[in-house]
Amino acid sequence: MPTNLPPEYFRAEQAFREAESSAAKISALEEMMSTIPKHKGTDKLRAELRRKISKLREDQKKKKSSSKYESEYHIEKEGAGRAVLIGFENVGKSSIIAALTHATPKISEAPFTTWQPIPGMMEIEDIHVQLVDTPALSKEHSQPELFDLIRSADLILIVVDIQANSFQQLEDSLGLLNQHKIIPKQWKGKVNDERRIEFIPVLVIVNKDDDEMFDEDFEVFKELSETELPLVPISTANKRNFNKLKNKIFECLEIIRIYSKPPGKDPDLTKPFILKKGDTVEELAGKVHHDFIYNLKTARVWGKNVFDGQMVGRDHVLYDRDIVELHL
Ligand SMILES: Nc1nc2c(ncn2[C@@H]2O[C@H](COP(=O)(O)OP(=O)(O)OP(=O)(O)O)[C@@H](O)[C@H]2O)c(=O)[nH]1
Ligand SMILES: [Mg+2]
Repeated sequence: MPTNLPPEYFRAEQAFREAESSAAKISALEEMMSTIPKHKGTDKLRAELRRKISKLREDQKKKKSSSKYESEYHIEKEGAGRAVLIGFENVGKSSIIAALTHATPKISEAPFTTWQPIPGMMEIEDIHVQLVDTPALSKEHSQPELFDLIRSADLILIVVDIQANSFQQLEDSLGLLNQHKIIPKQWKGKVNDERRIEFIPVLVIVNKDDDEMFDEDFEVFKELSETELPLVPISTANKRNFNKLKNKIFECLEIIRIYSKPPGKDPDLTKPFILKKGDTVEELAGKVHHDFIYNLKTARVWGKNVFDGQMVGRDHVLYDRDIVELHL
């Protein structure tokens, strides 16, 4: 690997590694190409990138010709995490996606309006989280594919309607997840037999909390449900508590945003690296470039639990919004 590659190259390379769709991969590779200085030392690398791009283009063509057989439940992951909205008919899942993303699902007072999943990207400060709308849960009939999609989530958002039987809706939604061996991560350690169980964090969205009158109903719901799951009351109709919801989603995803800073330069505060809560400098180094894991000597950190610019080792735990300068 040539040593004089600019930081933008590594940024694009990270985007390449995180990209799931061929289109996103190609665009990241093209970005990498455009940042490589053109000279003899980089000939090999540029040739390799060209090869990868043309291979992906071919794959894309092949896929297009057979894509009519692909399930609508197969959705590419994008952004800092995936939150799948589930719930019974008419609770307002599609309304939430329409309010918080650019997606345009059909919304109607008729039940079972949504019949296929629809993704949208939601902005939370400087990151994007993928929200996925789904067809209503049904006790009699539910597609196994829906539960495969739910299993792919980093966070499950169970939506209930405070103006309907919200308590029962929550119980039944959890019951259906349970039947498919999906259990809230918050309950880990409390389940008798943990074999083949998928533990995924759950956040309960209590929708249609349109005004103070329904706030009282929400308080009753909270007491009745006695759940240790996090709850957030919102009204999609009256745009109530959207920020609270976004903050809760961020919290439940258990991710942190880290800004990298080249030595002697200002940090790039526009595009954070996304890590898991509890991750260390070493995990950040791996995200910036896989070679950095081996070459990393020390790091300087600005942020939580350190004084400004403190030198730390590779096992130093990072916190949300820390700024890190990696030294190789
Ligand atoms: N009063 C009130 N009505 C809402 C709110 N959010 C959604 N609705 C209404 O509830 C009805 C159902 O909304 P949808 O978003 O289609 O519900 P859904 O959960 O996607 O329904 P299905 O696709 O059938 O499962 C529509 O008439 C919405 O206008 C809200 O916050 N308050
Ligand atoms: Mg819907």
